[in-house]
Amino acid sequence: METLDLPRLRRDFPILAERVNGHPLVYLDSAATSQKPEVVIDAISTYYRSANANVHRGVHALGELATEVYEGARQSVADFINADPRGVVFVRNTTEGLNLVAQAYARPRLGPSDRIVATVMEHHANLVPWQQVRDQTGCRLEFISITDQGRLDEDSIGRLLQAPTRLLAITHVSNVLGTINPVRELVERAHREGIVVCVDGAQAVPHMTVDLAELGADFYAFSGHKMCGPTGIGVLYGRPELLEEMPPFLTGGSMISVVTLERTTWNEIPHKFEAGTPDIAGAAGLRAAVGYLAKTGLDLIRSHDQELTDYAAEALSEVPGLRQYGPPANERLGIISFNLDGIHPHDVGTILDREGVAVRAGHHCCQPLMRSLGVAATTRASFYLYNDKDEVDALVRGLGEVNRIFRA
Ligand code: C6P
Repeated sequence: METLDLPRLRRDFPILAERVNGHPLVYLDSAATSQKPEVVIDAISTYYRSANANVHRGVHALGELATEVYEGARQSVADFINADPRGVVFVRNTTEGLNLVAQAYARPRLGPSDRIVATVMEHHANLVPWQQVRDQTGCRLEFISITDQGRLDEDSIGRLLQAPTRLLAITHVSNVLGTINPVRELVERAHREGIVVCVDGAQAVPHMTVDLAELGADFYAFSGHKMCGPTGIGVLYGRPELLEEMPPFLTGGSMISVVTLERTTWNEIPHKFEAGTPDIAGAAGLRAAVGYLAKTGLDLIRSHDQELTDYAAEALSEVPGLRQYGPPANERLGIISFNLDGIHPHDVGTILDREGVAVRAGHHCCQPLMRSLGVAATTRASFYLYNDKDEVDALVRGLGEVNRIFRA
């Protein structure tokens, strides 16, 4: 079976050569943000060195070049997710994309007789915007619960995926449990009931092939910085027919067609949703990132991340007092959340950091999920294409050290 050439691939990421607290860096926090390969760093600096100008404005050569960079990035992202580029809106991040859907799609359409459904495992980014819409429109907001194994509860799906539900907001992959939700099947079920589906793809797009024509989601949001791209740029895909009907989210320059002192008409999609000067350098970086991921191979990346998750789940199960959350490892992608009996996750994270191992500790912006797990916080290790088994071993050694210190 073909596998990633890890020694070569790791050299693409300059930061992996850094030392932290006297140890080689072991970066197991890619679910928070991924590291960046040289090609992405170069694309950003090349843009500023040789193509910097504003887009969609200049009649001059550089303006045209910058526009090509920006619109070329849109086309590359559209190809990467198999979507119509008219549906690809550049936003700052997943959070902004989901807020756009909440305010420009849901808010003008929903009222007291309607319902939005989300799940207990949502990141705050796919929860708080819907609470806002509930408060603004009087609609109801209810949640699909999860089983003890961290899967969506079938009974509550059946109960909630019907009238008066108008919108389902769901994460593709949980940033805490790593659960991969059956989005394609849920979209089919929702559409049969006339329910629009908005997917949070922040933890899915970096790790697996996401084909929007196949998934059929109406809206799908993700962030560049979790998929080897820069911070400050993300994507909201919206079905063009829906985007056409929606009012703008932010208003001002670039998103207009004709402005008089009395009124304004909107630019065509996706520009109607991109007010002001966009993150052109970010788009150049994101284009390089999707190119890098596509060249490396999403299927290889997924099987690599899966293999590491399996290996880590097995190794962590040997650590005394350690409890993992979520479904069996083969149903999770790149993420393991755990607790060490009686030891606060922040203490775990701090001691691991002393050993050069970077993990995340806390509620991971999922406070309702933490409550449903009956914990205040967890420690989370997350893997990506550049991690190897030696790094998992370093994590396990670090946890041995945590146990030694706390249980001495
Ligand atoms: N999760 C984590 O450590 P932004 O911040 O907009 O790029 O992404 C928000 C977001 C939305 N949905 C999911 C499933 C996410 O995981 C995240 C970001 C990071 O888990 C930072 S809190």
